[in-house]
Amino acid sequence: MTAKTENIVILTGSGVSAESGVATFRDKDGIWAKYDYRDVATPEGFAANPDLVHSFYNDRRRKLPSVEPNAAHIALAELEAGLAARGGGLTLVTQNVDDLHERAGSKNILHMHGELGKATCARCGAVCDCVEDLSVDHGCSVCRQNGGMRPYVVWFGEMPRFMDEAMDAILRADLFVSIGTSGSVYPAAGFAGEARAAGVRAMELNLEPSENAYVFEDSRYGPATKVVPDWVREILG
Ligand code: BV8
Repeated sequence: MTAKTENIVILTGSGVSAESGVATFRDKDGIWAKYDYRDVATPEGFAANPDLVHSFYNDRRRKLPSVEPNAAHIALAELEAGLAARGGGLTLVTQNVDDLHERAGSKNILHMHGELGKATCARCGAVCDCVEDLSVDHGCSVCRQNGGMRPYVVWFGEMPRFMDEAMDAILRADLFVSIGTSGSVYPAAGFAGEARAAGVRAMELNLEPSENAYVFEDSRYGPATKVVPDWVREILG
């Protein structure tokens, strides 16, 4: 009799939002096929050409209101509610900067790579909601200085957010599940190995085997809108 799965940590990547029409990064028509990540997702790229970086994120931010959560996002929100109803818990760590998990009803979300719907001031550190286009002329609503606003996202070479909270949740979990990520960006891609080293079962739900598929004891392959709801139904019985 396997122990009931009560405390789960889930890591999601862009594959969970793909069927909502949000571009992934490394698929053949993905974002990194159109942009060099060094130009648009590094502090050096932003320093060299802030207009290009603002335009890259403005385009993605503008598209957000026109996309909707899909069955995978909704199933994960139902899983969180179902586990809570029986005394368990779900921590949703996402690499995604979209707000589709929130809009599907998930509550306990850790945006480790930041959020497209927020901006931060390099001058004073303030973080604020941002629904409009950003530019180098944007003023900070807190310190009133211009020229310091940037997207509230974690670029390559920057420390991801909520690392302690994510690791604490993983070490306390019964199960770690990676969904819709290629397993190519660290330290997120290292979470599965950390879970296994701590004796926590690790599972992958993805369109196809990820770069770190060998780490997982169990896997289900197929579109997230099919494999995620099926798996959630199994867990919630
Ligand atoms: C850091 C910005 C250190 C926001 C992003 C070892 C340890 C630590 C770091 C490193 C290391 N080795 C190298 C590094 C450096 C680097 C790194 O990992 N480089 C890689 C390229 C080798 N990591 C970093 O720089 C990180 N920071 O390490 O800081 C530090 C220490 C001290 C002090 C200061 C700093 C920061 C990484 C964050 C970078 N920011 N994004 C944005 O613009 O969105 S990364 C970017 O990649 C996104 O966040 C994205 O989420 C993430 C991962 O990509 P995926 O989500 O997995 O997307 P991908 O397209 O790759 O894959 C999609 C998957 O979905 C595929 O498998 C596909 O099959 C599947 N799929 C597609 N359709 C479907 C589907 N699945 C299901 N259903 C479908 N329908």
